Amino acid sequence: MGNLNAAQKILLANAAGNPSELPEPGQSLEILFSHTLYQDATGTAAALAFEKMGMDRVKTTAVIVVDHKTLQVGFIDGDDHRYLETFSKKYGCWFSPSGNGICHSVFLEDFAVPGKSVIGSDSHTTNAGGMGMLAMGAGGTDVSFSMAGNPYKISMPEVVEVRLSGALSSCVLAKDVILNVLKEMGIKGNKGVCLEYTGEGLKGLGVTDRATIANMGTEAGVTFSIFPSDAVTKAYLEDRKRGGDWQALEADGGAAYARTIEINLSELVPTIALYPRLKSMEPVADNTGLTIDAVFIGSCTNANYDNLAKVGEVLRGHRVKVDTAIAPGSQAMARQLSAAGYMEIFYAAGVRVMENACSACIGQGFSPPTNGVMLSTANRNFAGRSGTESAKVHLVSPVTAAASALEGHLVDPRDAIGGKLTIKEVPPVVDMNAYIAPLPEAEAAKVKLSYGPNIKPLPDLDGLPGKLEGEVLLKLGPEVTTDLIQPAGKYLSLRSNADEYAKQATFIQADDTFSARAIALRDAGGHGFIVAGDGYGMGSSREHAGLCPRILGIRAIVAQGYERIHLANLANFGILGLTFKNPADYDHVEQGAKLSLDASGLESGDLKLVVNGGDEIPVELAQGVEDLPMIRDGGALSHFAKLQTA
Ligand code: MIC
Ligand code: SF4
Repeated sequence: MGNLNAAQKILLANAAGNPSELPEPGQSLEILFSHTLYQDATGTAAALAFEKMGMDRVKTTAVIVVDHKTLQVGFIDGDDHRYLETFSKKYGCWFSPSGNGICHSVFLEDFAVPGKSVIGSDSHTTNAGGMGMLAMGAGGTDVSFSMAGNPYKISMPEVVEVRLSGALSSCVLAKDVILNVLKEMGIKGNKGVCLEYTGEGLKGLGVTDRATIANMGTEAGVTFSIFPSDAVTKAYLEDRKRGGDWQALEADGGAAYARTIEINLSELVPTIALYPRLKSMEPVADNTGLTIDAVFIGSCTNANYDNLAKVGEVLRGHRVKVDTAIAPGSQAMARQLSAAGYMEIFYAAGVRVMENACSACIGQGFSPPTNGVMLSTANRNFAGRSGTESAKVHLVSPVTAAASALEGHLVDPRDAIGGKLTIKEVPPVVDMNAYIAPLPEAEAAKVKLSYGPNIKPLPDLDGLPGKLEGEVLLKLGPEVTTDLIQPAGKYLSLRSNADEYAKQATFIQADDTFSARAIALRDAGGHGFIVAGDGYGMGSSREHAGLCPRILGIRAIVAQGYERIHLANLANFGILGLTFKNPADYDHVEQGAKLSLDASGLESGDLKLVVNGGDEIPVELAQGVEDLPMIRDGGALSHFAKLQTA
């Protein structure tokens, strides 16, 4: 195959059936993942799906992490954790209990292996690309199929090189790098792309810096990001007593790329992603003085030791002027910060040290006040995600956040700090006792699953009717996020009870009459449609954004374009994803319009949406024709059950 880049090498090494060649970009490729990852918010539904697959034990190195739903107000979250713990023991997984850390942080620290592959039920599973691992997010059902040893189909990506030169200055962090990559790439139109980082600039980026960058490739909508596995990777693994896991991964000399983006790290400046979304990335220097009410420093993106130690150096001997919270990425990291004296600095600075969990990143506590402005180091700032709909959350690096917390308004850390930030180096804490290791088979077989009263089995979904007839229940604009479809925050507890989650939360921010109207149409025998602009389903991997609308009777989405993970989730729950052949036809279908579609000839490609019994609008199937048997059967699990009994 000639000279290969690192992405091609790792895809080839993890492709099912050991092919000698890769397909052309856009063609399908099956990956057999070595590792799988569940977190607690998507994990219960994924685990319920796995149960339906009738396996005795997982076929991957499977890690389950409790990190999202750690507020535990009432019994529901605790019950979910207990279910996941018993599930983990029964099926042979590693279990990381509440407080041990964020899934991507602990996975990087203790499980990620260069050259291997991981699929996780969280969109930021891409984080492990920083370790030279093939790492992707997917819906929970797809992760469960992989965990049961089945290959996962992707579209062979086009590999874009991001060539780094120069070196970051002390107050410019990996977060600033990825914000600038996002500025270059945009947050849409990158489906079917993977980013490969190369160049001299890599030398100065540690594994956790690389993970920050790979983590937020998700915000660009790329399939995954890959860094080489080099001397830096080796040293990281050796420090974590996992030197034996290291293997090299690098592009062959002269390897080709679809295109190259050049970034000179020396030229980057502290950057801010202004609310909302990640659309306006501007130099912090152009926005200084912006008043802030709160600062959150945490999330899987950059709550790592090096970044938080820098925060400690900024805060040393000072006191914050606004409500400030820090959530370390893992307990191991919190202990390392403590050993270096940084925890004491945080407390002395008046910071609220939060649990080692997702925390305010997903509105699990620390919501800003009404109309509040928050600086956050998280990777997303969708409307309402913080738990306060009227709040504005701007995304910055931990050093910018800390320097601004001291002033009570946005400052450029280069002006505020001046000199170089030198952090205290102490050895990392490695403590595998923090996990419950997989039980031996005989012991695992005796474990009984524990279901709390809020844990409801996944619904049985009926097949796709030959003719869809119903109405447009909601018409939305472009870039509909999964947070808009199926919000998290205070509704997160309902993840194990899809019926209730659908009734209470689906599209609540867009239209609080939606679920009642959808249920009325469904119960009258009609089929619900949603019409939207481009980028439908961007953001999270949460499959409830497919499952809950389906429960409410939605049978088809007609959008100008979709995000990868969400489109697969729609198929997994038997929802048709359609696109307008002529994107301008979006203007010709209004909310409330009566629609019908002959769904019997979907393979033909000649699809017509009949609007109000008159106009015919040509539409196309956004999913693959090979997904149709599954969609026709009502989704992945119904299809699987049918195949088992055939
Ligand atoms: C997120 O950051 O949006 C989440 C919450 O981690 C989601 C997963 C979820 O909805 O549970 C994600 O990124 O996939
Ligand atoms: Fe958790 Fe936030 Fe990371 Fe999602 S992005 S996994 S909510 S820390």
